[in-house]
Amino acid sequence: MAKSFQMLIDGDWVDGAGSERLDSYNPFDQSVWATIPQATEDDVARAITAAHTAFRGVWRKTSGRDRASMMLRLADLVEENADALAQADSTDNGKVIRETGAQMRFAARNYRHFAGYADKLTGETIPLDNLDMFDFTLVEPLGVAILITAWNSPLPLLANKLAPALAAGNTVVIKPSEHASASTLEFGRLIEQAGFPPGVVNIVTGDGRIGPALTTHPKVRKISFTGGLSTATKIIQSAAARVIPVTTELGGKSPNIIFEDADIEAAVTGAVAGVFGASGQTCIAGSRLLVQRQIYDEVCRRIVEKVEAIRLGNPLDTETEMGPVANSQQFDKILGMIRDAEADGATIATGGRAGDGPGLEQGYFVRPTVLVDVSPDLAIAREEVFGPVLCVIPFDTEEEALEIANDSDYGLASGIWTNDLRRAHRMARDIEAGVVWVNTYRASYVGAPFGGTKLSGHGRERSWHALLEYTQPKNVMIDLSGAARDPFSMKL
Ligand code: TXE
Repeated sequence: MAKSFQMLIDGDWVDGAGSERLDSYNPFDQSVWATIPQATEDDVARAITAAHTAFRGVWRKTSGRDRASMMLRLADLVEENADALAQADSTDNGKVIRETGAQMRFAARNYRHFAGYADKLTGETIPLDNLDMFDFTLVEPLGVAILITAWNSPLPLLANKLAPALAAGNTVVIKPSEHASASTLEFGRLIEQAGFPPGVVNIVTGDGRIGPALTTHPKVRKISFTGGLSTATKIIQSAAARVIPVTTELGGKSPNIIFEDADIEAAVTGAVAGVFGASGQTCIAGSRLLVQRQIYDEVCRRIVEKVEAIRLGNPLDTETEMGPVANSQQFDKILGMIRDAEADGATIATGGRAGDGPGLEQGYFVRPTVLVDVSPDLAIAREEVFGPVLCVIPFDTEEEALEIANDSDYGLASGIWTNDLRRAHRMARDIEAGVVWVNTYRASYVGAPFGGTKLSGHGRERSWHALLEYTQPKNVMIDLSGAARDPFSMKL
């Protein structure tokens, strides 16, 4: 029997004004395990109005200390409920439970980290040339923020947005992906338990048809989006008409670069973690592995060995290392891109097909795939796959590695494996990416800024930089002199 979820609007759990519901599929067995409402325009308008009323009313009158207390309580609740939340995500999107479990601890850490800022958003006093004037700033929230998340990591992606938004005093309407909304709706119960007043956090569900109602509403003052480029472009266009700031966290084709002086075992393990962790369905996937020619054959051999030992299986089993990909669209897209790459001349060293074998029959499994001797010009080396597919590209010199790495429309993450300190610093400085890992990959901390450049997006999540996305300074200038001024000359 499929679980039936409701939306959270103005403190009430509701089915919404329409009768349409969407099925949520378990990608491990293709069963419909849950259903969610397809919100209507009226539902969206009600949620935004509730958020606006709360912003103007109760939330504005809530001190930073009280916001922090609720956020700390929320962090505790996320930890206490981590198993259930992780199960919901693993059932919805097929990510292995050892990953989703860690993701819940990351989300809790995020709320705790930003709770620390809620009562410390101080402005500044500004010494003016004119000593008879007093100038100071207030750090203010923006208002109603729309938070749109993707299916690959629903609650950590949400925490990246919701934690700074709430700490800064904004109210929100959340729209999770139609492919994986369950954990966000379960999280809504924790929002209530943590004591957030009705209307501060609202959750509406449904597919892209409700996008325009969310992004063009006149009471919306901020949009934060994680997802694909084509949706981002639509959102930015509709936000432009109302001059609404948009933070975008999009995809990537991140280079992971191994130099001949690197610790090869660590680098090979990092390369596997970089693109086969989470079945490659992460925006930071290190999907382009650049390897210096002297060690190219050895690295390819060791990677193939490790990849062939990866355990595919039920994502809820703690022994499983790779689950299915999240949905049928992803499954078709990934296998189609592998077929095209082969036709373009890439060599499949391992994988390259759907996962088969006992227990995998009903799931959207793709065998972890390594393509070798890939020319950097091929589509497979330039376009995001968002799946377990690694392209291995040889290079000769540091300059060539940098050129290949930067010859991309994307600029989210990057990895450099070397024991040469000077080279590490040179590469970190010159690489076009928002995140550089040296001798590690796919490591996260809530206090370190995260985001991309070029088509990977605009703005930063995590760290104090994220607070800048949800606040604006107001300048206050007071004339203490009491003197009348010359009305026709600028006052200095
Ligand atoms: O993303 P969408 P999809 C990439 C990845 C993937 C591709 C498509 O390459 O294959 O994007 O994935 C909501 N107005 N990433 O189709 O459609 C939608 O309901 C407002 C990278 O899942 O962008 C969902 O909540 N919202 C990425 C959210 O946008 C709209 C993670 C994202 O869905 C909308 C996921 C509209 N008009 C995919 N249309 C990353 N950065 O990690 C849809 N949505």
